[in-house]
Amino acid sequence: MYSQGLIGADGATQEDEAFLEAFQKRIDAEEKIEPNDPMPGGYRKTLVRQIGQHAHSEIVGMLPEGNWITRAPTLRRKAALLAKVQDEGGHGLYLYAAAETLGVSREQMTEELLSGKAKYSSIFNYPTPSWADIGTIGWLVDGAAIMNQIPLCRCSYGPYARAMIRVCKEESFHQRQGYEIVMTLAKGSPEQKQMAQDSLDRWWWPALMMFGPSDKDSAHSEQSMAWKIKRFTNDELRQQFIDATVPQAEFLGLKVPDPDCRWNKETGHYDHGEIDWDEFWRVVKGGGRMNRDRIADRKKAWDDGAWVREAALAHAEKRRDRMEAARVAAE
Ligand code: FAQ
Repeated sequence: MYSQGLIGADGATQEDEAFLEAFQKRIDAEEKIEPNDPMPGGYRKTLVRQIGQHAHSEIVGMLPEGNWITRAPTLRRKAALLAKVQDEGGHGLYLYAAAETLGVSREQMTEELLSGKAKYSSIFNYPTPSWADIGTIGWLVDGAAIMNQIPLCRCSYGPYARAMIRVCKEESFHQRQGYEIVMTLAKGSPEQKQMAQDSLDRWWWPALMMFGPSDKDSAHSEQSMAWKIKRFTNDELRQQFIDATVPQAEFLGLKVPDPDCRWNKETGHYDHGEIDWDEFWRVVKGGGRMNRDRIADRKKAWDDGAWVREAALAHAEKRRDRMEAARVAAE
């Protein structure tokens, strides 16, 4: 039905107008694009980039919270945190699997992460010095992740959209358990309430940065919206998050660290102060407090896991040989 993009002598995909138009028609008709469907090279590249970054974020995102598993204040908190961190690992694996359907291998994606070529979310480059940070990550970071990911359940690429459904259900649980940790602290002793406020002060702005650069500086938004990979712009989602979260902070008796944050009757939204984009780009480019540690930890885990990958491969090869021998014997 559609002419597939042709690979030119320079390796670039030559896509004729008719193919691009037919593809866009499928997108506009809300058809899901599946792995074996023809797709423009740019669409595939955008998905590999975004899903890869998303997968890396889930896996690197295990580190700041993993840091507190041995020090959680009660057995119940420890069990919930352990389960949450494992959930994030599972999300990373679904997402790597979704990216693999586009013809990229997990090894390749991991190498790109470790070499600094592939990004992961800026938020995971901030340290977690207090237990309150574990509550705040659930409340704000998982809260922001849900706000961004609910629309991704309607992403035009089938495997990504389907992976997001389960991920969002689990993130909702994480958000609630995080909010409950912060609520316990906020309703506790003055010192505990101060811990919660201090944590909110440190995570508020980085959480707003998770949504990416403002729309005028977002390189990919326009095309990603046209392809219905993204359904809302970065600023639209950021505003939705602020509108949902400020009343939650008020309920806890905490204050977001933004003197310009106030309800605007006319717009029906909260106004907010200017985001420090220099800080955002510094962190994205590797200059955050924890960037070096995060990549070093990922590299160590990848290197330490080499024997598992080799053993799994050897087992798979042996199994394939046995099956082949059985097939020959049966002939
Ligand atoms: N950090 O043109 P745009 C989670 C990069 S999951 C670092 O606006 P786009 C779960 C962007 O890649 C959190 N880099 O890009 C959890 C691009 O660079 P490139 C992750 C960022 O793709 C919770 C450049 O800036 N979620 O938290 C960031 O259209 C708790 C220009 O930006 C996802 O990945 C950033 N914050 O929009 C786990 C969701 N923002 O590639 C553990 C899926 C932007 O050209 C514990 N991703 N950049 O070199 C998305 O929705 C989009 O990719 C955006 C960015 C919205 C993140």
